[in-house]
Amino acid sequence: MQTQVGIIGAGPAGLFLAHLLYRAGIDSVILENRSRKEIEGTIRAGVLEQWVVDLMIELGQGERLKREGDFHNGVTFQFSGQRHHIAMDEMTGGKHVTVYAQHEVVKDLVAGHLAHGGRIIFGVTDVALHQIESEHALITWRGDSAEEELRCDFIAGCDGFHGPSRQAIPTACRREFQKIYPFGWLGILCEAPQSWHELIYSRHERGFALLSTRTPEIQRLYLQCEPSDDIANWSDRRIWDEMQARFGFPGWTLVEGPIFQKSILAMRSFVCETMRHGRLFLAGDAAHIVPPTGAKGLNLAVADVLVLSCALAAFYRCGTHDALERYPANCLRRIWRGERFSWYMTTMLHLDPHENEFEQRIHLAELDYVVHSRAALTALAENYVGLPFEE
Ligand code: RFL
Ligand code: PHB
Repeated sequence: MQTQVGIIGAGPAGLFLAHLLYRAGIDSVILENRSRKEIEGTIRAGVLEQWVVDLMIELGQGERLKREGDFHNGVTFQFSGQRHHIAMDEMTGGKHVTVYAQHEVVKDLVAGHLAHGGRIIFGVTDVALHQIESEHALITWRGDSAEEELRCDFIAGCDGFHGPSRQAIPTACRREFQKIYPFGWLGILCEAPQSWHELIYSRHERGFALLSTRTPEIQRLYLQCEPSDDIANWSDRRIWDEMQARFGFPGWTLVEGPIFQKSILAMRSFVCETMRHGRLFLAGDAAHIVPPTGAKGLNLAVADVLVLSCALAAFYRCGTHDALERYPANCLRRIWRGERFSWYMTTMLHLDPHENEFEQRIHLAELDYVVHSRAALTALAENYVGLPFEE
């Protein structure tokens, strides 16, 4: 099998890239190790930046998003017994907070790509990258039984944090940075109506909590917990009691409902600055991870592939490698800004067990400043809805 760009991974990075390349007249094949059903059922992100919404629409994939997306004017911050509305639209010249689940984005992009004849091979195993330092890159994998080959001009490693692409770059060549946080998130999905008209980010003395949504009937909530905690320790009753304590507000009711999914995730910040090695280009979680507090991971993944698709289009149009060589530098400014914002939101809103009371007071002072200063609010809002896109 042969193509121009071999894409490993059918997450948001791989799927957006395939659409952008298709629009530029460039052929690609996506290799995905899970089934279509699995990728369309994996619960992850919820918030899309305004320009990602606009891009989905521009690519002709935004019909359902326009109909079913939940568009909010802002978010609520809760701390020290008070609630504060952060008017994102007012601070950013009319941009919105869009809640549209990642697996819905994935469903739309898979269906759209297959509909225009795009090739996605699901359920592959033993994916391996070869000859990435030569002009004839090669990906091998196993399908039903036999070993298969995909010859390509370039490989896009869009296979998430645990995929094989980053590992294909020799360790000695990789420049990586990491921070592990001393807390995790317990996330649930439940059947209940919305309790509040927008997201609530709550800093409470018992720990952080986040109220989000999925549909008018299904809600998504998170609680700060120990990263190594076992979900078996959390009965539904214990989860709701903790949610009630951390969101409690006079005259307001957090509506409970049957919990049908719960899990715990650890939190880290990670950047592999070596996003290009020979003919291999890393994009999305394969190259960087943020803690989810800033709602940035998926958005950064799409930003990478937008830059990559432009560089590949320039190569096929003019034969020049310049834009491909500049790919890491062009992405890394935005990535580090996303890392900074995600770290800022995380440290400001969580209770770090290693911090003393002085440091905790500083976080409260930061929150107090943010909600009362137009300058600080504007800075937070422009990061949250998505910084302007610079190519
Ligand atoms: P993905 O989504 O991990 O996709 C990688 C794909 O590669 C496949 N793969 C392989 N395929 C072939 N061979 C192999 N050996 C392979 N190994 C892996 C995988 O099966 C998968 O299909 O990476 P991508 O495309 O870079 O997308 C990144 C986003 O998924 C991630 O950053 C976001 O989910 C982060 N995130 C959020 N981002 C936002 O922008 N807004 C949010 O509101 C937001 N909320 C969140 C989040 C992540 C969360 N979790 C669970 C980590 C909330 C949570 C709770
Ligand atoms: C979500 O709905 O999953 C979500 C919302 C906001 C965040 C992170 C996750 O900051």
